[in-house]
Amino acid sequence: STVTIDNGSFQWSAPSNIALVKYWGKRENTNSSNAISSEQIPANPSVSFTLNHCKTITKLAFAKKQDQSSFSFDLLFEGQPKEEFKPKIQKFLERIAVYCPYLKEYHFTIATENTFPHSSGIASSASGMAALAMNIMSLEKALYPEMTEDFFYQKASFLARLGSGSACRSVKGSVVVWGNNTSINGSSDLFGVEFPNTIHANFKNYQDTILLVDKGEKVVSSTVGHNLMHNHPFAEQRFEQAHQNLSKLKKVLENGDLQQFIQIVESEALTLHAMMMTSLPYFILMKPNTLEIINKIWKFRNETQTPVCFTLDAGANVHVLYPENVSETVLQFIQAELVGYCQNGNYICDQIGEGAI
Ligand code: 2P0
Repeated sequence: STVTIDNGSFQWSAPSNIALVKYWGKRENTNSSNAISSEQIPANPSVSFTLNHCKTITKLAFAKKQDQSSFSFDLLFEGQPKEEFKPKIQKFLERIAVYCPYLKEYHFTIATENTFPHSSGIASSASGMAALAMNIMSLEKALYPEMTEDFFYQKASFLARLGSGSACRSVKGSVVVWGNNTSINGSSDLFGVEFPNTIHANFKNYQDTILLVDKGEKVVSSTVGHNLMHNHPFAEQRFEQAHQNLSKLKKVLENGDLQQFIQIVESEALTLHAMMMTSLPYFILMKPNTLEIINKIWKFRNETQTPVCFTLDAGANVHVLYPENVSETVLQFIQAELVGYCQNGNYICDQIGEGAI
């Protein structure tokens, strides 16, 4: 049974996430007769920690309209109309229209804000698209109340993926896998799934301190970077390596081996940037201070045997990852030795979290 709803609103907040095994490269969109379902399919599987504090909060107000021939929406960012963001939302709505045919029946007001500073170099596409997808699913659930909770979350992740690939990993927590991999039960290219096995206590409340090295606009967007993996000389080996690293990391998440964790995670971060440096055109997103920080982390780890490591996103910022029980010494080290490499001394203390609410 369906119900008719004229107007109302929903609100969701969705967190950012940080990949441990990186998504970098999409499958070629080959199936022209079925172009939509073959969009945004990753070339390799990825796994991420869902964050807790870095979030997008989005309110979706909706009102039934007369003309149902096109999408209609207003966008407010931090309370102000934001025209620059509208094309990305328009494209998202067009992509998901076939899965959400009710969308053209409504005018939407999308009001969104982030808990982290804008242009901090923290990607807001993952949290933003996940928060919007959750709101759309709340509308769908209002129209189709018999929908199950599993369907709700799975379709939310599916829709989020069509907005931004990494967004499908921001719906759930605390460790999410996206992409088919034989070692992960239930894994799919179409949506993120919660890590299906029991996670070792060493990873409980795992910390991510994000060092804001550079807040500038990136020289190459992630979408362009993904596409440079087509015809990349190392593409096939890289995709195979991601499968192997995910299988290894699966065991590590179960057995709590932090030395192995560090090796896989740091190798993945450097390989991501190595792919950028070896594509055509080639590019570099790290900054001198990114390397300074990496070297300081290695020195500190060697000298103190503290299980702290770094990972990188598609940018210059450094994510410092460590277990909760060494927080005090790591934060002292960050304040004493790393803050000087951050723009205006800025960093954000986050930890793994439970997904959208
Ligand atoms: C990741 N990144 O796994 C990788 C590692 C950045 C570095 O996914 O084109 O914004 O919207 O699917 O998801 C960033 O790319 O790209 C990303 P689209 P997305 O988190």
